[in-house]
Amino acid sequence: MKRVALINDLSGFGKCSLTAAIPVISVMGIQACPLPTAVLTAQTGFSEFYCDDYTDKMDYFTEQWKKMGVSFDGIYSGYLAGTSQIAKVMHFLEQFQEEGTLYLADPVMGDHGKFYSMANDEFLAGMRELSQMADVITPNLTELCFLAGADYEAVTACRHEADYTDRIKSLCERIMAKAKKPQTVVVTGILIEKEGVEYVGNLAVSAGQCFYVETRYTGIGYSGTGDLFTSVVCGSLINGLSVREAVEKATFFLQEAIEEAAALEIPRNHGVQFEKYLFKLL
Ligand code: PXL
Repeated sequence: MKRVALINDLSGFGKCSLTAAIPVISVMGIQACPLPTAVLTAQTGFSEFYCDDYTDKMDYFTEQWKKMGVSFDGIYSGYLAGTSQIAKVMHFLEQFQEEGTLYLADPVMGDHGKFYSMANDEFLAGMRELSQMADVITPNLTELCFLAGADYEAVTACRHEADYTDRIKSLCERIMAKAKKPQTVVVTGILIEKEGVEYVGNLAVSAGQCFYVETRYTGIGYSGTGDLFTSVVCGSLINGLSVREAVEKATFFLQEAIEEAAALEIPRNHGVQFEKYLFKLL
């Protein structure tokens, strides 16, 4: 059985990070091996939460798994609770990233042009280093701008221009040029309005290939949708699908779960109704 190491947090509420990744990776027939970065009562978008930071425990996983002699077909890193966790992930990569291991880095750092509370310029510098090691990265538009050193407000001010996705593509290429290996950048959550209708799109860029997939936007950005998206892309690539197939599968899987959450008026911090649609990934 294929096996993926999931370096991410465990949040009691929010349907994000490990509570999104484990079911998705499992239903796709792949063994999910969690390496928790933190355990939280709820994701950090809630007004109150308690966070147990796992920085000091991460190396135990690396060392014990190394002693066990296990290996991974994929490594997927997501939410890191602070800058010192970057070195822990680097150490994990030194031990487990081999020829043929897919490393997918989701550079979780912020949204709507702003850093999340755990991120700052030092954290960003570390995320740039981690991203350079990855085969695939899945930043949202905010994270793409941070990684590329671009101004989010200036970039999104052009969202009505015909060449908006070309501008985003050139930011991807700027990042890809610094990567240690051929890299695919999948930018998630690109909002575009056309004739009064809002769409949310994902742009995938790799050497010699670029495509854009979009769906109608419900008007609410839900917790965990980026993590669900990245998990489906990760599982699909490990199972041998192309980047295009992986991105399409992730986009359409999420669309139904998001639409149902919106129809039921689920509060955005609680995440989407993905559980009912997991069978579509079988
Ligand atoms: O979905 C990204 C994410 C993951 N984990 C935690 C978060 C967030 C986004 O806010 O707070 C704990």
